[in-house]
Amino acid sequence: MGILKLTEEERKLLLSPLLTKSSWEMVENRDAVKKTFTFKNFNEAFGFMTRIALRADKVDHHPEWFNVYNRVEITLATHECQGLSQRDLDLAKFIDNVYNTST
Ligand code: HBI
Repeated sequence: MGILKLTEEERKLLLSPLLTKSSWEMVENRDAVKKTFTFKNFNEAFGFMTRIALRADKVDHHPEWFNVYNRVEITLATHECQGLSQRDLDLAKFIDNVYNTST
């Protein structure tokens, strides 16, 4: 069995805090979350991306992201279940942690 989409109950319990306390937002017309991160410069932004890239590689779960200079926009979803899974919540928490300990 593959990766399962979050249930309604998991969404209330685990996804809601991310949306209300950490400014991740639902993507329109898609079961995915996104957040924009800003940095002092490109070096800081790319350092942040590098830390996430190493984690993504390790857990085989990859963000959709876009970077220009000091801005990194990240979208998380699980392609395998075509929506949000626990893996997205885990990576979102890791990303927030990296950001909060590096800025
Ligand atoms: N990354 N976000 C995301 N979602 C996936 O379903 C996913 C992934 N990275 C790798 C991956 N799946 C692989 O398991 C397969 O595509 C083979």
